[in-house]
Amino acid sequence: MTVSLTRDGSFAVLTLNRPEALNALSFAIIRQIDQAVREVAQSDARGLIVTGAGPKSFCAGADIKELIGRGLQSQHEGARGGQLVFDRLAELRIPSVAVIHGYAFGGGLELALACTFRVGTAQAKLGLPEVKLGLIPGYGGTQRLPRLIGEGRALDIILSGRTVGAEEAERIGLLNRVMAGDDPVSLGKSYLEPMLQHGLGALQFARQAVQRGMQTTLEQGLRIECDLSTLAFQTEDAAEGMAAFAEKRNAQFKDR
Ligand code: CO8
Repeated sequence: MTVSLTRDGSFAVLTLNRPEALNALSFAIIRQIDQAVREVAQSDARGLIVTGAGPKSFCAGADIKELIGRGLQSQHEGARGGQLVFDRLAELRIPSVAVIHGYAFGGGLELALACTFRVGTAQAKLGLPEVKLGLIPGYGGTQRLPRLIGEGRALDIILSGRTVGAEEAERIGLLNRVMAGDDPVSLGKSYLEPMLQHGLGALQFARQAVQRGMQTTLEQGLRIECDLSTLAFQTEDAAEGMAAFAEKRNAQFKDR
């Protein structure tokens, strides 16, 4: 398998393992990512780390050689199929982090954009270079990038096709954090671990409130927040969290 799914304690680790092609996304790899994400959804993992094998690249994008000469119908199905796989990743109940060392281009950056968070090493290089191929992004980049960093910055990156370095990526919010180290799993764990001290329910409700709210008006978003905060209030973890505060002890959350 070119995509491996392993466990490291409470973390699932999805690794693209095709370093000889800089982990480029063949259609077979997209199908394997789909299978891995479905397995993660059924598992008791509390966080997902997404990374690429080898020192040079997270993922250099869709497999360009495989795209050459494709007909209208198969291209449309391929793009829609990839979008749905990345949607499934984005909608996982647990938080996910893409750990980017080296290249994250095209479909590789789109994979990272479907994760809840992105962290990178100082060597991270990110971009949507499709225009240089006479193409445009097709696995969610034109939609997720402006929602993350704003229309002006997204258009600058998509229309120029330029490479964004780690420092700029962090400054504009494309990377949540630039981190020192070279073991992607350790980096992903140290980023997610402080969040996972909280119950998964609160994390999920908070994420939904932000992400659903971003797709609607402020008025509708406030209603979504009202509903989800009321739901969060009903959980055992909420009772435990407030009791622990009153009793001056650490809360013991159970994801219920
Ligand atoms: N696809 C296929 N093979 C690739 C890709 C790729 N995206 N990227 C690198 N490779 C291969 C190279 O062909 C090379 O293989 P070989 O040794 O057999 O010639 C090997 O990986 C190493 O690559 P380089 O020698 O080029 O390594 P460099 O360090 O010199 O350069 C770069 C690294 C800058 C990353 C360069 O490889 C590059 O520009 N790659 C292409 C990046 C790119 O344009 N990505 C966007 C692709 S399009 C896309 O993602 C659209 C997504 C939506 C499509 C919807 C489809 C249905």
